[in-house]
Amino acid sequence: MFKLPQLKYEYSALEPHIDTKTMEIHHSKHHAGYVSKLNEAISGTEFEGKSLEEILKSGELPTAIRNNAGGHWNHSFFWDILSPEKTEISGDLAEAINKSFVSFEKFQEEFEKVALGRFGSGWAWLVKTETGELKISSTPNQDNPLMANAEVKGTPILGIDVWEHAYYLNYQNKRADYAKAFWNVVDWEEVSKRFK
Ligand code: MN3
Repeated sequence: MFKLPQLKYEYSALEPHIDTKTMEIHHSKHHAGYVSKLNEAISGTEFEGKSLEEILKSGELPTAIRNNAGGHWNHSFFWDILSPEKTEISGDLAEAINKSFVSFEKFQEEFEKVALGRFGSGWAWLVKTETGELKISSTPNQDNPLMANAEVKGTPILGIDVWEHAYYLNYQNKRADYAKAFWNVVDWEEVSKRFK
């Protein structure tokens, strides 16, 4: 059985960039919903007892499993790469980003552009591909770069949820403002760990 992970900070900790109410509903209702629907969907199937990553990587998935396994993985990942502490990008990751995107500012611009360009619900990602390259990509719904059908496949090291439920209470239709505010709460130490 999959379980809703606890956050390592309070719902209010990411204020004013991500508001308390959004965090509370996002974690305790949306994420919890993916977890319980995932448990329901895998019950009595070949997927029961497999790890979340095994499920995601196992090719064509029944819709309910794809959406809810993706939802559970994506949100667990998202909470982990956020932090109330201000962190700075540094070391090998900073170097790799400069190499791939010219500068950190250019990388941020490109990442925001992809986040804004996702029509409807989905995610924007920074992905480390199997050949070790850094790429920015976007997936619809609760898909992610671990899935066999992803356009850019690899290990996500940074991601932003651009479903309206992630920002609408505070930012309404202004996804661009939410994407800009996101940079204030990224945990670069976590992102670096994932890059390594
Ligand atoms: Mn969400």
